[in-house]
Amino acid sequence: MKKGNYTYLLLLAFIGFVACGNGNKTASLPDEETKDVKAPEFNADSAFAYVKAQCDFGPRTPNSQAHNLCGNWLVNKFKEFGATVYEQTDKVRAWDGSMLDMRNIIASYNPETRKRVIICAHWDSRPWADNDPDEKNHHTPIDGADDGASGVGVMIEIARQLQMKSTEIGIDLICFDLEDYGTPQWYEGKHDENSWCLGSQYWSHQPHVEGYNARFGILLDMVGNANARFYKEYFSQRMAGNVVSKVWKKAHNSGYGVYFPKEDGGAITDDHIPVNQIARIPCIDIIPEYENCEASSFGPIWHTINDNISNIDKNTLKAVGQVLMEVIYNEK
Ligand code: AHN
Ligand code: ZN
Repeated sequence: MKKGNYTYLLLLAFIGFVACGNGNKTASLPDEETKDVKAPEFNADSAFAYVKAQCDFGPRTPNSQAHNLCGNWLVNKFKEFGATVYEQTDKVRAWDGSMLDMRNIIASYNPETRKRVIICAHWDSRPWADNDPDEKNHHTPIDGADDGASGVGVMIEIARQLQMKSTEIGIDLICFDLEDYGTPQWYEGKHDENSWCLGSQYWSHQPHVEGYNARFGILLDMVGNANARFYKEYFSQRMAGNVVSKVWKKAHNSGYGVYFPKEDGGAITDDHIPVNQIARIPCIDIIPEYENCEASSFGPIWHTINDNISNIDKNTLKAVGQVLMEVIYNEK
């Protein structure tokens, strides 16, 4: 082949390479082939210890000593890990007319930047095991190892990681209070959806800093049971579809796809609803659903006295924690 033709071929090959480089941008590639950085390793043993520490206070039911002491512990833990901690306290009226001492706890990293992402979970535990198979337990408070403590445990481990290595953006870890004081099944009067999520409703009307905004939020609810499967929750897809895509894609690209089926889930009333509808911040819910469970679509231990530390699985904490790490360390 003459020299001129050879140059022409090289030029063609170069154009082809550039074209492919552009065309592949939206394709789903394993992380080694994208520009994404690998996040630090989320430590599930440490997250588990933080879940257990919360449970060791006893049920964190509103107006109880355990609730108060655990709240103090959370504030100190986040301060120990270098966060700027905000507290939001007030008295809030519940479905039964009782006045509850609310305490939302917010741990902020890089508080000066406007580029922010929220990770949130509720930290109170339910005063009634109203879904327990044994009726005599229906007025017994639950430990809420999964329902409450699991999400907060993951958030505390992320706080520890953030102290060691900062993200480019700002992170707000929000512990919502009074999520689980919703009207119990045994109450024969009116059931109001607004009886749930009192702390997140309050925060959404009145965020901890004036003019607060964030790119998006990720709510963690019951992220600690073995074999949990996180389907794409209905309101999350409708109100924050691009965040669902981002998180599920990361899960599949980082080896945790089995926990995050790319399938539609049900519609769930949870703390992400007020964040979306009142604060107007797109927020998704990572929450497990069980297809063939008669006791509840949230699984057999939901709102029973068995929601304790013995049913927490480090593998699930790791899957959720690592996926969150991959997401936040790649936000620019
Ligand atoms: C309802 O049961 C209406 N929503 C589920 C929210 C929840 C309760 N998450 C944990 N506990
Ligand atoms: Zn609950």
